[in-house]
Amino acid sequence: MADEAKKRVFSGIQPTGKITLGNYLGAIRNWLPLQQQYDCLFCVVDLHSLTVAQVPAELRKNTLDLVALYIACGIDPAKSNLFIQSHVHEHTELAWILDTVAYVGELNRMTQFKDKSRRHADNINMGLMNYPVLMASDILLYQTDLVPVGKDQVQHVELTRDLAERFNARYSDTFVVPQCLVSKAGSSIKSLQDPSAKMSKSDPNENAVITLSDDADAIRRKLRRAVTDSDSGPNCVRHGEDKAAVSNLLNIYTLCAGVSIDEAERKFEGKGYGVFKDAVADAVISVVQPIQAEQKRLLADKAYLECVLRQGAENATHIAQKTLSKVYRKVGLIPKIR
Ligand code: AQP
Repeated sequence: MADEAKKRVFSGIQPTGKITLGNYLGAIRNWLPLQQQYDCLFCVVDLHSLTVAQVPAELRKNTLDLVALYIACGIDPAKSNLFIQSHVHEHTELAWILDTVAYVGELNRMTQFKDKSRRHADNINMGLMNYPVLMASDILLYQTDLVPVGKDQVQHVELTRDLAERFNARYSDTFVVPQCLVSKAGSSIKSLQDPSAKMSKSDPNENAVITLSDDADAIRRKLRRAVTDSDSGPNCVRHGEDKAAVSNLLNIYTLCAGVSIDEAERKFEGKGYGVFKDAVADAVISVVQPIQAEQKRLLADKAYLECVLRQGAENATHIAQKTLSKVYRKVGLIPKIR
């Protein structure tokens, strides 16, 4: 599967809960076309999930659900490597080496660390602070060229670049310095209840989030309850800086219905928020329902999923071992005697 001439792509999602429409529109959906052109690795980053408290049985379920979801959304295991992070132990080994070039000060400044420390004040563990180093390891282990992510993860990819450059400068050229790939549309889907916050799996307000496992009724209900902006009138459905909530719904609508913002604004000219929200719901449901049906079918076929995961981990390990032994050599560790 790996083709030396092709550039490499790596990305992942944490199985921290039900995958949101934000994760889909900001990440998974943008991965699909990359499979034609690049050597892709898509990972379920289960070790990252442990940075906030998890119920072990739920984590196991969420992990397998996410594997099936990747495939149901269109990740093709015949074209891309699909694997679970903890199945390739080199991720944590490289993270340790990268820890020795990462500075406490820069990790302390990460927005996600500050945000999650506030939200999980009773569990500010070292893993939470170290999260970006493990993420850098995920990326650098595969000599990744491109990292497709939503806007919220750009800062972590920038830190990854800094760590790669610092390591290369200290120990000579070792890592490819990756580029961040942020799609114009969908890179920042907002909460339905607070358009200044991102839509997030761990949002305790379930009305704020559409998940890919919501049924049609739940999707419609949540969208009907979504906050809008204070103005009404014939042109109330429009995109604009002063219209954060409606702009977010318009983004969701255009991405799910496959139309441009201009087309959508024209379509809803003279219509009120009620008609608009119902149309957004229809568009979202038409995207989500076939994914749900396919995910259900895949989850019933455990043998197939295991085969995908075995192969994915094997392919990933092959690349990971090469990078890690190079790194160990560069930093001065003696290779294991075989
Ligand atoms: N609201 C969003 N809009 C666009 N993209 C998003 N992503 C997440 N939320 C949005 C992108 O999804 C990918 C996977 O994210 P993750 O699971 O690794 O962690 P996250 O960014 O912290 O996502 P969540 O949903 O907010 O998870 P929790 O609540 O567990 O922290 C990334 O590419 C991310 O940019």
